[in-house]
This record gives sequence, structure tokens and C-alpha cells, in this order.
Amino acid sequence: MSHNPAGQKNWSVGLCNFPEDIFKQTSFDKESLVRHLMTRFSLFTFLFAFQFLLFSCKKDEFMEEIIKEPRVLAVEPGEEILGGRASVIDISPNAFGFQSPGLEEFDQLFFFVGNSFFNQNWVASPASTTARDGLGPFFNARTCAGCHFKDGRGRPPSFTGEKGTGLLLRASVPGVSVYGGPKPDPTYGLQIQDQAVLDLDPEANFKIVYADKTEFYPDGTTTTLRDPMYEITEFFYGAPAQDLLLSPRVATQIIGLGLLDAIDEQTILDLADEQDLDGDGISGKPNYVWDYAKNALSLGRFGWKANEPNILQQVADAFHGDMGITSYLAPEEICVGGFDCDEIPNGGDTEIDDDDLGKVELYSSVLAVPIRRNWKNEEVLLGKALFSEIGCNKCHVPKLKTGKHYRFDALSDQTIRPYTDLLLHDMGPGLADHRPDFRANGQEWRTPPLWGIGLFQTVNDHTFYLHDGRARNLEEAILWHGGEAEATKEAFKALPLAEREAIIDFLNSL
Ligand code: HEC
Ligand code: HEC
Ligand SMILES: [Ca+2]
Ligand SMILES: [Ca+2]
Ligand SMILES: [Ca+2]
Repeated sequence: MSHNPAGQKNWSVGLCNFPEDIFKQTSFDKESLVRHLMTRFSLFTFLFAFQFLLFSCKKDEFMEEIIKEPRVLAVEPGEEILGGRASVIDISPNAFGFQSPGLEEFDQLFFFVGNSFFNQNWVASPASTTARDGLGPFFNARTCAGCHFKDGRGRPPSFTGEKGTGLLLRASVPGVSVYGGPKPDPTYGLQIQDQAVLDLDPEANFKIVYADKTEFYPDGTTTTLRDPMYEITEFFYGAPAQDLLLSPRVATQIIGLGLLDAIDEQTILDLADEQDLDGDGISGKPNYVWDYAKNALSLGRFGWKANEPNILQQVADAFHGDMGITSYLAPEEICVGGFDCDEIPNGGDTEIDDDDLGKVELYSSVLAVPIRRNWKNEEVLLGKALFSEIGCNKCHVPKLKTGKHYRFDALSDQTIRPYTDLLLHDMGPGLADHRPDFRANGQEWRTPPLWGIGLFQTVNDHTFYLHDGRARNLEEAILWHGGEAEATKEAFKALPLAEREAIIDFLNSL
């Protein structure tokens, strides 16, 4: 009988493996096991059960109860080190802003150059400084850090008209571009830029209206979710195509990205089960997206729909789409259809040169992952076990190994705990944006890594989760899960309150 890491229903398997499992754990926390058992069962029951355990291996409901607890409360050696060697101990408001230890000396210096490009405000041309001009003409924010504040999570605007907080609207029309991706709107392209230079009108203004949605627990309690509606209040350059599709997205924390980049493609593909051949209701599908440098489709890893193949291209597209800064990978100024952008001064042929772009790529690749807090706490250990028992781990895969990073040895061959499979999952109609993005359909999203999510409050002073920040806390984030995650969500809802809280505690320890 094989070890059953997911701790699924088959308790009798766990029972037979119980002693063996324990002794495999080198740093198994025996004390906490015993303490836990003692609080739940009398010593008598404990010994009685143990006798059975040693001499028999029958399916027995009584023993199934007993065995559930002990096999799960183990501290796994190194589990707090989420990013392997690329972890940092700092858990202050600056926790997301450190470089990974072990970089070459010159890369350590380039990190600071990248950092300043990431944080500086770009200005409109012509300007006295040619090193950071070329903003716009249409853009969403003046600086990367405006959206990725402290390298962390953006949030939706808190009032209509608040700009540059980290939420942007991708746009397209039904159909497929020549590259197999979203088809641009003839006027507004692939993104709504809600700011512009000089006294130009931006492309559009939008507002978000939230409706209440009540979620009922089997125990009779309820929670109210907020269901967003995105409305363009004004298009300044004429009507868009009739079936304009919008996909709201918030800026993600950018820690540990080089590690995700260093995972072998095969490792990710091995997690995919597109046709759900194992019949567990969960598929997992790789996205394949256009890679400018290769001039071919590549496995997508970054962005909420795994819509970017690598960090360099993600960064070039961010400069281009979010700030209007051209580069060798995205050389054409973003303009509104029917408008003549040649009239507007720009910052030269490429507004950020190849070298500097490379430094921002470096910066975005090597930000370290902060270590966990409270990982030995009993509630947290229980939450960790439940996370796997109810199947959260099927998408949020706890542990992976990196292969060889193409550039930074410090990121190679690491055991990491990102809690993602980097694959697309159908999350149901509740989260749907109805906008396809290469192979991702309008209900599919990439499993986001969960490392760092317990630090948003500390770093970013908010706790908004999910692709558009609609969830105001972790409980709401879970309750929005549907589609392939529906059964897991129902299992979560069916847990007693204390166990639901243990899962939240666990998430907050990441
Ligand atoms: C207007 C807000 C905004 C600005 C400005 C911005 N970003 Fe982003 N960033 C986002 C959003 C939104 C996403 C998710 C994009 C998606 O899903 O398509 C993202 C994603 C990323 C990612 C991928 C993260 C992941 O987890 O997959 C990286 C890297 C990144 N941005 C770097 C940058 C850099 C570098 C800059 C400055 C050149 C920048 N961003 C500017 C909003 C912004
Ligand atoms: C079928 C795959 C799947 C399963 C199962 C699943 N998730 Fe998720 N999870 C996702 C995807 C995909 C998203 C992103 C959805 C979105 O933003 O619209 C997500 C988002 C989240 C987020 C928000 C992350 C962020 O960065 O904002 C949390 C927290 C989370 N999941 C926790 C859980 C927990 C706890 C469970 C088990 C109860 C679970 N998930 C089960 C796929 C899954
Ligand atoms: Ca420009
Ligand atoms: Ca646009
Ligand atoms: Ca499956």
C-alpha cells in the first residue's frame, strides 16, 4: 500500500502506514502529536488504539477517527523555507523587496539598478532627463511600483477615478489574433489605458459596482461576498467594437518568479491532466502563448492566465502596455486607433534600452520569498493537513523542484513550496471574465502561487485577493472557488468553524 499524501478518505490505508510514515519523518514532532492526542482522547483510548494499530490492520470506523489526527500534525523539515535558497528571513513591510542570497557579485549590483528602474517615475517627452522619459502617450501608471507597491499585491480602486492602484482592464474582441492570442479591439487594442500625457484624454474611464452575494454554510452561518461589475463610464475615442471583452486584473506580488521560471517544463506538464483521466474532477491545462523572441508558441507561466511565457517578455509588455515605454521586444508606441501618435513627442526609438530592460528582468526574477511564520503552531499544522485532505493541494501544489535556471545558478535545483501548478483551471462562472487568452477560456485561471499571501497586510496594508481583488479576505477568496474547485470548496464549507479557521491560519502562515 502506498503512502497517501493527500490524506484522502481512505483512512485504512493511512492506518496501516501510520508507524512507518512517522519514522520516515526525520524531525517528526512527537511531542506535539502526543499533546494533541491527549487533549482529544483519553490516555486509555490512545493506548487502546495503539494496540490495535500494531496488531491489526482492519477497516474499522473507530480507528479511522483516531488515525485522522496523528498522521497529519508533522512539521516537515524545511517547510518554512518556501523559496529554497532564494528565501529571506525578513517579515517586515519590506519583506518582498530583497534579492535572493547567493547571486554573483555583479548581479547583486545590477539588482539595485533594476530596483531603481522599477521604482522611478517615468515622465513625458520631451524632458530634461532622457533616461526616464517616454511615458505614454497612453498609460495606466507612471511606475512599476505604483501597481506592484513594495513588490507586492495591487488592489482595486477604492473609489471611482482612483488611478494606478494596480488594477487594469485587458480588452479584446471575440476571435483570435494572428499569434493565436486575444484579438485587439480596433480602437482600444488589448488594454484600456486610463491615463494619458499632456492634456490628452485617456482612452476611457471605468467604474466598479459591487453587488452583495450571500454564501451559506451547512452549519447555518452566512458570509456576504462582493460581486464586481465593471462598467466603462466614458470612451473618449469613439465606441469600441460591439462585443468588447474586458478582463480586470490586479498586480501580483513579484517574489520568487525566477524560481517559477526555473521549473522544468516537463515538471509542469506532468501535473497536467487536461482530459481528467484520473477522474478526480480536476484537469489542469497548460497555456501556450506567443513568445516574441522565439517567434513561436511557448508554455505560459506568468500572469493570471499564464499569458506570458517568461519574465523578460512580461516586463517588456508591462513597460509597453502599462506605461507606454517601448523596447526592442515591443517597439511600437501604444496608440488609440484613428489617432496620430506621431504628433506626440516620444523618448526615442526604444524608450528603454536593452541593457536596462535586462536589469528590470533581473530584478523581477530574483526577488526572494520570505520565510513562513508560525509553521510549528498546532492550528497551522492542522490547517496544513486539512488543506491537503480536502484537495486544495491538487491545484496549489505544495512542493516542486526547480531545474536549471538559464541565468542565475542561485535559483537552480531548489526545493520550493510555491503552492501552484502553474496550470489553468476552470473556476466556474462566478470568477469568469469571459475573455479568452490563448488557450485559456473565459472561465479559466492559472493557479496563483500562495507564497507570501499571509504578508499582504504587512507589506501592502490590505487583504484583497483573487485576480481582481474582489475578495476582502482569505475566507472570501476560498468561497469564490467554483468549477473544478467546487467540490473542494464544499468540503471547506462542511468543516466545523475551528477547522476552517485552521486553514485560514495556515494560509496566513505562508
Ligand atoms: C497598471 C498597473 C501595473 C503596472 C504599472 C505594472 N504592472 Fe506588472 N502586473 C500588473 C498586472 C495587472 C499583472 C497581471 C497581468 C496579467 O494577468 O495579465 C502584472 C504582472 C506582472 C508580472 C508577472 C507576475 C506573475 O506573478 O506572473 C511581472 C513580472 C510584472 N508585472 C512586472 C512589472 C514591471 C517590471 C513593471 C514596470 C515596467 C510593471 N509590472 C508595471 C499590473 C501592473
Ligand atoms: C481547481 C484548482 C483549485 C483548487 C482545488 C483550489 N484552488 Fe485556490 N485558486 C485556484 C485558482 C485558479 C485561483 C485564482 C482564481 C482567481 O483569481 O480568479 C485560486 C485562488 C486562491 C486564493 C487567492 C490567491 C491570490 O493570490 O489572490 C487562495 C487564498 C486560494 N486559492 C486558496 C485555496 C484553498 C484554501 C483551497 C482549498 C479549499 C483552494 N484554493 C482550492 C485554483 C484552485
Ligand atoms: Ca512612449
Ligand atoms: Ca489601449
Ligand atoms: Ca484529474
